Amino acid sequence: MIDRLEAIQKEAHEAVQTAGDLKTLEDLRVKYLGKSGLVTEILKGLGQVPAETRPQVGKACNEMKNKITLQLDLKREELEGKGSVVTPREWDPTLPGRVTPLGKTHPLTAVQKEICDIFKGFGFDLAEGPDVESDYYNFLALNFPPDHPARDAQDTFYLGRDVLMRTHTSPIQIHVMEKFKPPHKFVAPGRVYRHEAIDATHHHLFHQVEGFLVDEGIHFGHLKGILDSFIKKFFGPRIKTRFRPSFFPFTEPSAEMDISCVFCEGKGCRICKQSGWVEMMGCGMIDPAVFKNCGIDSEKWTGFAFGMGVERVAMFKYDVDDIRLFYQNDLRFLKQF
Ligand code: 2NM
Repeated sequence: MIDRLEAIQKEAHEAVQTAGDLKTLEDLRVKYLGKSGLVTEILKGLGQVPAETRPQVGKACNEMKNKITLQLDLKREELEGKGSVVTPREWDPTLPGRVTPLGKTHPLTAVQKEICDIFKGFGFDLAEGPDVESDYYNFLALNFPPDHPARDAQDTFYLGRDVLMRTHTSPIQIHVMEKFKPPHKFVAPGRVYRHEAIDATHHHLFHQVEGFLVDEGIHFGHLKGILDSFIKKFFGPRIKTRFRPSFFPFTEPSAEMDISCVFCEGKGCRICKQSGWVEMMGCGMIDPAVFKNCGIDSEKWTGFAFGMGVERVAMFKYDVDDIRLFYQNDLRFLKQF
């Protein structure tokens, strides 16, 4: 019986291989696999095969059916000219591979991380907070008086009477001081929102990294030391810092920190407008009124805080002259980083 099956299969194989057109092929299919085809007849007659050899014969029979089906299918594809099976001639291993383009980190994300990583190296922890805040956390707790111009709808995106998009990351500091007891040593990165017209140096959404440190006996010297070390790690050891008096509602005294121009090393150029210095961030000693709002005893604890714009730092680092480039997702720009 098995011999007979092998003979049929051999015969079918040769017939299929020599078939020259689809009509011949169809006739062969009917001859072997059709309703009363050779293979079908054998399968039908399995009942008469002695029980001991029936499983073996059945298995061989099915294998034969599958093989002939496959040979018929392959030949049909060949005759139809499709050739779904790759033949050596069509597959050229010397062709270059198809490269899948890889994405990469956005420059603002990279610079934000670089800033935070340097402060982490100084022992600061990371804190985050919600983009949507209440008036209390964004302004009142930070010692902004009720009539402060920053609270105007001209400058702040309000979602409701008391609900707004945070205009700085400082509310994070209030959350941290409410939740944990001092000492504190945190950096707080995040998106901030300002209701203002977009131009080369302003955007209604931008990023800040703020930091604050609260402990016993902290003074302005600690602030200057930490920020000077940060700048030397970020821009290089030759870059100098200087502090000018300024004003913020949440710090007293307040200062602006300038750094010597990275492009001309202080000689004066287009970037620093011939001054040799560039403004980098605001800072100061946390106002006792802010401590009071968070239930911290300002007789015992003192601290400093600072805040910088990530876009500003990135623009200075990479000599980018228009903040809008960071938000247009033009690959010609993004590929440079
Ligand atoms: C700045 C400049 C100066 C600041 C102050 C505080 C807080 F909550 F601790 F009082 N957070 N951030 C601060 C101080 C931020 O950004 C230009």
